[in-house]
Formats: sequence, structure tokens, C-alpha cells
Amino acid sequence: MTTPTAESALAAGDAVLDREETISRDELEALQLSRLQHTVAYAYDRVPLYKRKFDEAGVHPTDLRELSDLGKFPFTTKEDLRLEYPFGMFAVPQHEVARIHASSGTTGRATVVGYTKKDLADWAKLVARSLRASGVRPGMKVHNAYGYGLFTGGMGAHAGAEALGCTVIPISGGQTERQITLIQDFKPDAILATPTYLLTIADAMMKQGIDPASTSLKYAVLGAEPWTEEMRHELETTMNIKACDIYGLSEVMGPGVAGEAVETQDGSHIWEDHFRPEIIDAFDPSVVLGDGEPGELVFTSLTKEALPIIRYRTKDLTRLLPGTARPAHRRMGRITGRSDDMIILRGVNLFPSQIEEIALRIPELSPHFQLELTRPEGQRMDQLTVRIERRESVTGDVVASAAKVLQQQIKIHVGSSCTVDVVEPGSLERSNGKLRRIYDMRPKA
Ligand code: DLL
Repeated sequence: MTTPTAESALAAGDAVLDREETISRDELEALQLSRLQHTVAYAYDRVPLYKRKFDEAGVHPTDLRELSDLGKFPFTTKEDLRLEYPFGMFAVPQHEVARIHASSGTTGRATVVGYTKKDLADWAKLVARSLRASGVRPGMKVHNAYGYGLFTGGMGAHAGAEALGCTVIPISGGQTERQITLIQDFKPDAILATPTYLLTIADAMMKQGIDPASTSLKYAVLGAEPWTEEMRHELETTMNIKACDIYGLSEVMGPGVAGEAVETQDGSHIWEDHFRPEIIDAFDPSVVLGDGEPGELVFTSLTKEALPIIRYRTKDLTRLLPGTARPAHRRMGRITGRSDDMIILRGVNLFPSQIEEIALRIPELSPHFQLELTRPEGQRMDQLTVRIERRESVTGDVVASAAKVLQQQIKIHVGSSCTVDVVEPGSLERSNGKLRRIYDMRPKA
């Protein structure tokens, strides 16, 4: 837990940091190496899949003599977790597994993850660390609108806020009217939600005639889906809050693998005392890229007991940047998208976050949009339609010219021609959690 002790307590502003947040890079890398050596040996000895994969690749845990040796070890993918469904990746007997979470499995078999009691304590500590970095403090009331259940967001954020010493309001996602009532009545200081769900809440407040900037909320800690600086600006100004990023994925832990500092708001610091990140070339995974170079993020857990994970390919595209507010811990750039969310439109690669970035710079257009891909009958070319709501206050010719600007900007910045369809406020589906942006109506090959 994060309860500070005299020797571990190091102050940064009004916050007390974990000792590991303030150590030097050299000390951190020494810690990573010893933890990594332990983890690869532990995984090899306890999980048949790792033994098989290491043997096939001709590597042995004793080959890991320095951090860069990690590159010799094979990757783990979502497919591996699916093949080992449900518990084949677990490294401890079932009675030592204190909790199980799973992905929804909408795109195949669910991926199942497990935690020992110590894993849960470490997870809570890292979420607490992330929330604290984002401005949340012990004693604050925290409205937790991440979904509870098998999804790691709700319970993961909950345990972290509790570990930090907050009063947690476990509302979960959905029932937006009720969320608004409780925000008004309970007067929370911070809200935890996906960025698009926070947008849904702000939007519903405006419909009820409540100014979203007038609530008690001061901080938002947002993640579980890609979002842009433009979306941060939108949420911060409409809600009069400070909005920071939190990143994570269930296969690696859940929320809290990385968290953003409110004083710099320059990307999430990866908690490198528990996870060793790498960036690889998504098209040639044998190439490990240097800091600053964009590619696919890969993680190796350093302390996990129930589900040690070696070189997990996240499919998230980003880059590693030097630490700032926590100098020893590298930051990750904004996630531009997932390699499997990339739209390839007539040879041009496109991510929904690029459209978000462009659309939010056009004052007449709202952040509510969907992307529809079609292939009209008899045509070989795919078509992209951007369906986007206008802002409440604009009508008539102004709407038509805003549509034109968006179309031109997409052509200039992304390189794709598209159709823009500006629709009425409130007509597009709202987010309850992770928002679906892409509607692919093309005939399946
Ligand atoms: O979304 C864990 C989480 C919950 C993170 C709450 C933050 C807050 P999964 O459902 O396994 O876990 O989905 C993981 O979501 O690989 C990314 O593609 C995406 N993702 C998560 N956080 C961010 C973020 C949770 N801050 C997948 N920015 C990841 C962009 C994110 N994408």
C-alpha cells in the first residue's frame, strides 16, 4: 500500500511519493535487471507456454545478462492467451489466485487474467501512484465511472483510489442521469472515466441546463481508449477541470501501468519499477526501436506472480520519451491508435484520433463523430463518411462551410478524400465507456 513511511516518504509539492518514483535511472535499471532475471526464470519454470516458446527460440533465462538481452526472447500475443484459455497462462495454483478479470471477448475468445493477493496490492499501489500524479489526494471524494465487473477499469481504479486514501463512489459506467445527480449531491473532487464517457456526462448536463463547469469536480483521470490534446482542451474548458491520462491493459495489469503528472501534462509515465517497455517495428518485430521512434509498445512485467507476461505485444502505437515529472520513468507519447484499429483507405493509413484532432479545431463542429466505411455497389473504391454533430449554436450556411473545412483539412493532413455529413446535436450514439468510432460496412472479403 502507499502509506508513506519515514524512510520512503519523499515530498514533491504537497504529495508524498513512493521511493521508486524518485530513484535515479541507474538505480531503476539495476532494479529492472534483477526483477527481469527473476521473472523470465519464474515464467520459464512455471508456465509451459513460456518453456515451449523459449526452447523453440533457443533462449534460456540464464541468457538474460543485461537489459538489452530481453530482445532475444520471444513475444507473447493475445492469441497465446486465447489458446491457453482459460487458465493456461497462470503461474500459481488456483487457490493462490485472488481475483480473475477478463476481456469482453467480442472479437474472439475472452482473454483471462489472474492476480495473487500481492499482485492486487501492487496494482492498487500503482493506480494510487497514477491518481496522485494526476492531482488526486488522500481525503478527496472520487467518482469512479469506469465499468465494474470483468473489465479491469472499475475495480482497478476503485482499489487504487481506496489505497490512496480517497472516499470512493463506485457508480460504474452508464445511467448518466444518475451520475449527474450524484455529482451534484455528493460533490466529488475527481472523476475517473473514459474520455468519451466524460463527454457524454458533460453533454447530458448541458441538456439539463446544468453548466458542466459549475460542478465540484477539479480533476479527471481518463483512459481506456485513445484521446487527443484537442479532446483534453475540450473537456478541461467545458468542465473547468484538469484532465490527465491513465494507461493500462488487462493482459499487463489493468489501469495504472502508466499515469500522467498534472504539473506537466506531457504524457503518461510508465511505472518502470514494475514494467519494462520496448518499442518495436510493428511490421518487422525483430527490430527494437530507440527512444523517440514511433512503433508498437511491448511490455514485460517485472513483479507479477499469477500472470507473468513476457514481451507482450500491445498493438498500441506510440513512442517512448524521457521522464520529466518522474525523471527515471520514461513517458509514452499519446497513443495514436491500435494497429488493428487502423483504417486503410485507398492505400492511406488513418486513425480515428486524427479525425478527432482535426474536427475539434473547427469551432462549429462538436467532438461527437463516427466514421463509416462503405464500398458502394459496383465500385472497387472504399468510401469514408465522417458523420459529425454540429455545435448547438450553429446553423445554416455556417454548417455547410464547416463541413467543407473538415473535408479539406482531412485531405490535407491525412491524405484521404471523404464525405462529411454534419448531423443534428444528440443524434449520434453516446459513449458508455469505450466508444466505437468506426462502422465498417464494407462487404466482408
Ligand atoms: O482499458 C484498462 C484501463 C482501464 C486503462 C481504465 C485506463 C483506464 P483493456 O480493456 O484491456 O484495459 O484495454 C486496453 O485500451 O491496449 C489501449 O489500446 C487502450 N487504452 C487503455 N488506456 C489508454 C489510454 C483497459 N490512456 C487497451 N490511451 C489498450 C489510449 C488506451 N488508449
